[in-house]
Amino acid sequence: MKMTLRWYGPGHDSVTLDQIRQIPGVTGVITTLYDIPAGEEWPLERVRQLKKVVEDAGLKIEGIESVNVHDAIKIGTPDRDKYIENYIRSLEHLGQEGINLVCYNFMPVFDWTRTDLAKMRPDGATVLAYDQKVVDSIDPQVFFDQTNDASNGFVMPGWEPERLAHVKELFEAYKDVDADRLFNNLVYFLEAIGPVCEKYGIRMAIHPDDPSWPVFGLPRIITGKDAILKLFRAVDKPYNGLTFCMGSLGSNPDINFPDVIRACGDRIYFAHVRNLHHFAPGVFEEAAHLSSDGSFDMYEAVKALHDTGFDGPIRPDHGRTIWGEKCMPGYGLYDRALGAMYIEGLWEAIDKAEARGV
Ligand code: DNO
Repeated sequence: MKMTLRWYGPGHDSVTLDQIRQIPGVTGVITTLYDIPAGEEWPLERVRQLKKVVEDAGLKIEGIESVNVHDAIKIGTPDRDKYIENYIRSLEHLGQEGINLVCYNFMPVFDWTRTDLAKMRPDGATVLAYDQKVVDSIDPQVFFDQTNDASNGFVMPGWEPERLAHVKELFEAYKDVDADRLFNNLVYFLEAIGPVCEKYGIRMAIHPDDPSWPVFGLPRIITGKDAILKLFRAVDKPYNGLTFCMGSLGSNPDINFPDVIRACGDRIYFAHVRNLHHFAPGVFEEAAHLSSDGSFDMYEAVKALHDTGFDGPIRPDHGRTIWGEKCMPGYGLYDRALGAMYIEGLWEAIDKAEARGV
């Protein structure tokens, strides 16, 4: 595996590349062109510049998170092909620069959803948290405004103000899109981008829905093992793969991570490793990466990745906000650096135990 950190790019992140480089074992970043709205083409020159900035800092771009998919493609409107063409050109430019891992999601309107961006824990750390009761009792526009206000002045991934200024129109546009239609639109999209992916060896790693059930009445289709395998069967090509995200899949407290990892096998191209603390179904908060701080057995998940020969990028995911850091919720330096070290420690121990036949 390759240890990486997510980095939002110059001007969009409180964390610098120089800081990332000093985290032991971290050799690359997962990044994006954060200012380019979903649906627009990524110019080759911008991709080159981004690559240069990262490489000048002694790191490598191990993947893009995300090249976002325009709502027209998810909804399946008549103009979707125009946006797919732009997506294809963006992939072409990434491929030309040797960047061949792309994380994306197919969630309607909102990307990941949390109801509290700074829930205080007893030790003073703050974490992202989710409570279904809040989602059930709030208007989506109000929810968006609240989330935006709580983001410490950062634009959070999937919560771009320009797009979400039109929440009502977006909901209206999705009103006839049920889970089947959304799934078919995903298949249409994946088939259309197939040739460019195959030409450049690009691996498309879909991000699971977070949380893994419909929110605000919008359908969700990448919710667990069966849904992922259904997608693999529908477009049965190596470029159609998965971002194995523990926080998203693990919003379902019954998830069995080793089982998902073994079932998806070599179609897992990217891993987001993190821990959640579940209180009740639909009520959880994000914990430190350490197993004992949350509900997940992190050793078993990392071991399953190791055992299936996973060799793609891993990144620690949402961290707690600790030590007075001012950062985008979930994306500070300190706790993610601790997370990276912990995952690397697990990996080394598993590696050595296996080599010694223990
Ligand atoms: C949340 C992230 C997601 C993820 C996208 C991928 O912090 O895991 O925003 O990047 O869903 O497109």
